[in-house]
Amino acid sequence: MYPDGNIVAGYIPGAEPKGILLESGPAELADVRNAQQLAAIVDKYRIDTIYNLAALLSAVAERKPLLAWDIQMNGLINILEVAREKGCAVFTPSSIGSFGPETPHMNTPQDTIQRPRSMYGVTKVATELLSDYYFHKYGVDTRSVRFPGLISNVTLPGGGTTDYAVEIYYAAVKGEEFVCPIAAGTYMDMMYMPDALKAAVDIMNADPSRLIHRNSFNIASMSFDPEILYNKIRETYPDFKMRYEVDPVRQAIADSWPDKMDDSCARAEWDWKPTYGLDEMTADMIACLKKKFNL
Ligand code: VAH
Repeated sequence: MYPDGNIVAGYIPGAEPKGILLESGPAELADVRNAQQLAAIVDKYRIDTIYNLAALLSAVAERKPLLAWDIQMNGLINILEVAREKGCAVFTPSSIGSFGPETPHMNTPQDTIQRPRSMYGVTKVATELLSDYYFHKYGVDTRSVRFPGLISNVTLPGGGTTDYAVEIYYAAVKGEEFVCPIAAGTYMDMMYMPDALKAAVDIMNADPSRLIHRNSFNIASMSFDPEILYNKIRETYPDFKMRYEVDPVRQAIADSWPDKMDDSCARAEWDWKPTYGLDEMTADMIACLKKKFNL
C-alpha cells in the first residue's frame, strides 16, 4: 500500500530490526521516552502519522508496573506533544484489557464502565482518555482500536494474557504437549494479525467526518476458550495433547476481560469487518509454522 521508504520502523536497543523488517525500509532508534529523538525522526522523514505500539503487555506489566506506566504514559505524552507540534496523526492501540470485572462480559458495549485492575488496563484507559483529550483540546487526529488478543505467525507473543493462543500452535506443529496457563471455559476476544493490521490501517484512512468515536473502537472477530482452540487444532493433529497449569496472575486478568465485544460502532463508522475466522486462521497458522520449521 505504501511505497518503499514511506514507512519508518522505530526500534529500541536490543530490538534492532532484521530480515524482512530491515530490508523493507528505513529504521531509526526511537525510544518513546525520548521526545527529542521522536521529534528528530518526524522532521527527518516528514512523518504524517505515528503508530505508537510501545507497551509492556498485561502479564509483564504486573511484574514491572512502574516501567509499564513510564513507557505507556510518559511515552504517550511525548508522542502526543510531538504530534501536536508537527501536525501528525496518532494511533495508539487500546485493548480488551481496558475493561474490568464490572464491565458487561457479553457483547461489551462501545461506551461502558471501564475499571480495570491491572496496570496494563489502567494505562490503556488512560491512553484512551489522553488521546481523546489531545483531539478535543488541540485537534490532534488521534484514532485507535481496542485490540483483542492478537495471533501472529511471524512474531512470538511478548508476555500477555492471551499468549497461549499463539504458543499452542507452535507446540502442535512441533509435536509437543502444550501446557495451557488459562483455564478451560475462559472466553476472550481473539483476532488474527492480518485483520489487526487491516484495522490499524483502515481506521487511519477513514473519513473523519463519519467518526463519532475515536479512542478507542471495539473491534472483534473471534471469541473462544482454550478447549475450542485445542479441538480445532486437533482436527489437523489428532494426537496433539494439552494439559492445564493455570497461572493465577494471567487467569485473574483473563477473568476480568470481556468474553466478546460488540463492534457495531466500528462497523458503522468506518466499515470494519474481519476476514479470518477460527478455521481460516488455524489453517494459515499451521501452514506458515510448518513452512517456518521445514516440517
Ligand atoms: C495481552 N495480548 O495479553 C495482549 C493484549 C488483549 C490482550 O493486550 O496483554
